[in-house]
Amino acid sequence: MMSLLLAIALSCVFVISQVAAEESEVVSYAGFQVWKIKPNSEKEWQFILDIKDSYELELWNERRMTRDPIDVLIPPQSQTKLKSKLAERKISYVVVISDLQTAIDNQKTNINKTTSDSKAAYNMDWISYHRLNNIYAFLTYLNTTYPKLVQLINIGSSYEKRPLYVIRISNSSSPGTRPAIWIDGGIHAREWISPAVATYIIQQLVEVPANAKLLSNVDWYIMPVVNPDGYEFTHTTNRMWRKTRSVSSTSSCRGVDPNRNFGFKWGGLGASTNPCQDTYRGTKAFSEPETLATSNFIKGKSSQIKLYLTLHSYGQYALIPYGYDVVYPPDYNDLLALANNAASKFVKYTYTVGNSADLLYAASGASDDWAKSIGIKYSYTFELPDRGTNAFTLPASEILPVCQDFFPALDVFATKVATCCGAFTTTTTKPLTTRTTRPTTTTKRTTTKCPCTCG
Ligand code: 0X9
Ligand code: ZN
Repeated sequence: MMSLLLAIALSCVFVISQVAAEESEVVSYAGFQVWKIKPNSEKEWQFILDIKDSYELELWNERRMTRDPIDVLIPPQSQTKLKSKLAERKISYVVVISDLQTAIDNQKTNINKTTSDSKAAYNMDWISYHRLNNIYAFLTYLNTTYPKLVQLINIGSSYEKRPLYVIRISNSSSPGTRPAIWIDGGIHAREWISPAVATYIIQQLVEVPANAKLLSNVDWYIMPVVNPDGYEFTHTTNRMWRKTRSVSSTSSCRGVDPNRNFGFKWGGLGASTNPCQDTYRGTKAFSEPETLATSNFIKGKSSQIKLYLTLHSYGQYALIPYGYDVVYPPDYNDLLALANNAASKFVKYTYTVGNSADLLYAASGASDDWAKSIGIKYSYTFELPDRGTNAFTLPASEILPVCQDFFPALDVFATKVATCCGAFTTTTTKPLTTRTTRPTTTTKRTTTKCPCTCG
């Protein structure tokens, strides 16, 4: 009896110390490696899934297609065992990141920081990753400096009471009445390239006169950091944190995956009920203040917002709904054509375009599916670079190239929204009846000429 009590007491101490470690100490990834593993069959794929928990593996950039390689984060203590297990089964792999902590440390290095920066009007650039206070100071600066063009909107607070900011860019005399494009970033905390690209887009639209044509018939709503608590946590404590930072009433594990917390098909495939998992769905749809405030704001503007774009990383994909399962909306071909057109603008990085659940995996409760479900015709998730060479630790020297490569695609989106407002389709397909039927242009029901009356 005594030994049982002692065991319980010891395990409690262990759990408490784990929590304390998570909450107060900086998490080190020294010795952690990322391997690109290439299972050759369904069986080999299953083997990886089977050993996942006992080897404490974290699967990144999972793919539905079992023949595609998968990126796996491996703690130091599992590496030797895993190496021999893979060798036994003749499963090939390459080590893509030999020490994750070194990659994390390198990411913090600024390139080409010159002294002339001190003369800059704001402390933002795209040659380094920035803390939230810098990003918010930049938004405030733009609002004060260009009050006619830029409006800073506080749409609520995060779990830890940080403001949630949306910036509206409009040169209309009555802003808020024209067709609009929504762009968000930073839903997932560790995907640092996403807020970087979102802030670059803001800077280009506001401060570069040559981009004024993008504002001529379209308003822009841009929210660079949807999950500010998580983002700050990746800077201070755990670089690989993905979720929000809310406290659970049933577990010592914190955080909800914001991209499993939106209120369309909430709790379906690819969403965990376990608060300790990275894909935890939360206690109910929109349980998180961040997803609730964001969705309420978008809903309030849903008759203007014609295109929803959410920036994630990594993998170089333009993902088209639905993603909760392999389901194609009736107007899938319209979304595909526009995404292909946008992707044709990319020069340095090529993106794979296609249905989300088909290309990657089924994941329910994501923001793109929800946006589509409330009637925003064009809804996309872009998984920004790279394809796994640097994964979430994309070096700062890559920020500007990624931003510059991405920006021209916005012209395609703005032109579509300005001319057709997304309200009309040139090809309408039969409504989807079976789950996996891909609509084709040969099943046209009606052809509606776009009257382009919204400009
Ligand atoms: O799994 C996700 O939430 C997204 N990928 S990420 O690696 N950035 O986490 C993809 C979401 C795609 N959309 C849907 N499944 N609806
Ligand atoms: Zn993401």
